[in-house]
Amino acid sequence: MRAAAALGWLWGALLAAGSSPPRLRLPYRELLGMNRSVLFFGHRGFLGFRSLYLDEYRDRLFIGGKDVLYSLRLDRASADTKEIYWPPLPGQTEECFRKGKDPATDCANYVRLLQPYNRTHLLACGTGACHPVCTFIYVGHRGETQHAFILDPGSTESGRGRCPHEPDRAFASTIIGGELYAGLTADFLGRDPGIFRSTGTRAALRTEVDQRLLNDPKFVAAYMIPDNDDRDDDKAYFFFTEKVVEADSKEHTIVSRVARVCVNDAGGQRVLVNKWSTFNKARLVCSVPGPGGIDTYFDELEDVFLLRTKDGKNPEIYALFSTVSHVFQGSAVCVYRMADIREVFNGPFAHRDSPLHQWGAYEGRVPYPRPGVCPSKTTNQPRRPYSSTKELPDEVLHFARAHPLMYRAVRPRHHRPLLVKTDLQQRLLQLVVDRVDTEDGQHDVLFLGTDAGSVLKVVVLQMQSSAVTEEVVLEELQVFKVPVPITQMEISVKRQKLYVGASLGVAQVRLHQCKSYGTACAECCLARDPYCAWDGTACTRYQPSGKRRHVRHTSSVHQCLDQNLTVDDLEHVEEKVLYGMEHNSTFLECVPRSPQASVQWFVQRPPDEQRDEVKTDERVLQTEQGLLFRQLHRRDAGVYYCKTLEHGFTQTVAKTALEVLGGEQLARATPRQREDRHPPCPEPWLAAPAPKTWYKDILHLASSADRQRVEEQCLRLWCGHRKGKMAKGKHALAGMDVVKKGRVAKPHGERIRVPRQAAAT
Ligand SMILES: *[C@@H]1O[C@H](CO)[C@@H](O)[C@H](O)[C@H]1NC(C)=O
Ligand SMILES: *[C@@H]1O[C@H](CO)[C@@H](O)[C@H](O)[C@H]1NC(C)=O
Ligand SMILES: *[C@@H]1O[C@H](CO)[C@@H](O)[C@H](O)[C@H]1NC(C)=O
Ligand SMILES: CC(=O)N[C@H]1CO[C@H](CO)[C@@H](O)[C@@H]1O
Repeated sequence: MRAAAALGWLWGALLAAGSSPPRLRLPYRELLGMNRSVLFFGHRGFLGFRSLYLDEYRDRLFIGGKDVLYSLRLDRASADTKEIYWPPLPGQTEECFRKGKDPATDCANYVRLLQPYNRTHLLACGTGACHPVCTFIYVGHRGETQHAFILDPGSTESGRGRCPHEPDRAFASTIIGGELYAGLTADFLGRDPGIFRSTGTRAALRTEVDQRLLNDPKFVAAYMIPDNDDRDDDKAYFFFTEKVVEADSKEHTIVSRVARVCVNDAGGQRVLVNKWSTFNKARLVCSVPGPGGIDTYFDELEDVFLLRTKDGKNPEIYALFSTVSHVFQGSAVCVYRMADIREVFNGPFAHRDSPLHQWGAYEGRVPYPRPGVCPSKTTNQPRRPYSSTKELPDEVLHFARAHPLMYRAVRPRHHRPLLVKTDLQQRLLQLVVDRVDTEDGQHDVLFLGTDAGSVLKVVVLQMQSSAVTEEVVLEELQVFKVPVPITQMEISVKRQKLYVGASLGVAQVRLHQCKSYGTACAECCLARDPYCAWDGTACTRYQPSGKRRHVRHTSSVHQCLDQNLTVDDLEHVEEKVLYGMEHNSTFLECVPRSPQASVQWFVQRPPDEQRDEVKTDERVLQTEQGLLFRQLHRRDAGVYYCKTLEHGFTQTVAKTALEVLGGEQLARATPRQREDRHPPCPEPWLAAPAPKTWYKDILHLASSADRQRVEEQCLRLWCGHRKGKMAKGKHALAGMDVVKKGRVAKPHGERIRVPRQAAAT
């Protein structure tokens, strides 16, 4: 409803800004053809992909699928692939059938968790046909020449509380110091949600079953983020959505949350035994401020990406959200700073006297030590040290149990999204961010995985005032042939690759392929891809100075933005000649490479050499494909320039000399004669944009009195490529009404001309 209220405004203000299509759409085949993408579907053609671990040190990509684990070489995807077959335990598949689960989708061992455990082992957990199991996989030490990939059947144990029962239920986990922290629903019926700690030497810990703590949560991500250099202050953060029921309605809504627990939490002694005693949660807000204080909220958290910086305590948190509203579909990316998150957790607790009351800030006395604070040297007050949560006073534990929620919400950087997309057909599900060095500083490149098997590459440019951003959708990469949801993405900055997983398989995609932007400096510049720059001869990967010498990069993102570069490099523009007949319709084609560009037409009419902008009216229409003359006048003759304008850049992309022929004597020849004398020519002219009748008209070109010339003209214009006779015009005669020139011949030099007098009479 909130979304609906602000909808009008949102469409007006944001849609326009966010509606730019990608500059480059790369279809599936093209990605494969140019080696931009390499795919892996497993050894049986269907992977049932569920988990992925990118191991840069071992140069390995570990993949978990349906009843299977793979280890792939990162550098050469096809070489030295290792496989482990890992089906459910004996009897579990049958048990799964008996429980009434779908044999086709549920009763297999989907590997949901695959993470490094210690120096030699990975921890792997699977659904085990609705009977979760975990095991250790031996992968050897780093740097060993022979790569080991061995499942130790002796290490297999129950995965309950560590891995979901279902192949697709939301789940998030992280391993900290040999212990697994997992947010999931831990029972068969889906009624036991919790944050669990297990697998180490300490007693297992979990959240109490209490809707105040977690209400139908959907876990998205889990990370350990240190507070300071005191390891005892380390905290595990969970990102998820959950349901809330407002006091004044029975309806529930979805909100996004960040929760945290202390890594050194050991539970309480009498209260909260084997339960988290440091659990707190806060709302994560991602909204677009609107007029009159009506904000549009993006409440459904889809993915979280931690952009690690040199300061390990303060990664930047990128979160991808969507709206749950039925009235419109949209996604947004918000960025959160750890300082803001910590401030909310250090702020007031939320409190209400009963579920019928509104939430307010708790204003009473908060017991010491403050709930949520980890017992550590850093946080202890002098003479009142606590070495473990087991020593916490009952009063503290009771308070913690009653006040899991913080009063304030965490707001994003600049209090607004970094990116809002309301115009997409697809839903955005996954997010990876790369901070790229360019000549003019750093730019964030976002890779967004969709539910349609594609990845959008978006650069977000900060304008002078840092709160204002402009985004450019650089590329849309159709990674999978069919529209499957992308379920996981990882980035290797070292290798400049993206790893993209969907149920079918996993793709390794290069972050950039600068060459694909074109061969001209302007095209490279216009692409505004921060990975690329013009090195003097080609569009190549930009290397920050120092790493690469002797090459002066002349263009980069802001340079391109700040200048009005006019590229009138006619050497690169093919010239076409188009013959139009007076009073007939004709069409000048011009489709810009980038759909983001706007098109302008100019005409240069002899004898005055002035180039004027083409005036459009009912007779002369500008369409997406080009310029349409509904009825051609003699005065329309001239040289037409199609110019594209994009972010201050203009570029001539097409140049067409339009000749207008008088109709009178062209009508003399009869259709009969034409057909007799000229067997139809093959394709090229059929593909011409003008209507088919146009080809008949051109037959009238010369007077029938001079049959020899008619013949010659036709051969030249249509069928030049068939006979070697017209060697001079050969390359130029592929089309019937369109004569291509440019690179090979000088403009105007040897254009095929219809004798002036034929046209003029
Ligand atoms: C793609 O890679 C294959 C194998 O490495 C190679 O044979 C082929 O020439 C490459 N194609 C392109 C367009 O680079
Ligand atoms: C890693 O963990 C496994 C499983 O607990 C154990 O067998 C192995 O010895 C450990 N390796 C190291 C190097 O600690
Ligand atoms: C670029 O062109 C636009 C529109 O013609 C103009 O407003 C702007 O001042 C120009 N910028 C520069 C740097 O010349
Ligand atoms: C396609 C088209 O409109 N063709 C017309 C061109 O002009 C001649 C004579 O003016 C007409 O007969 C054609 O029909």
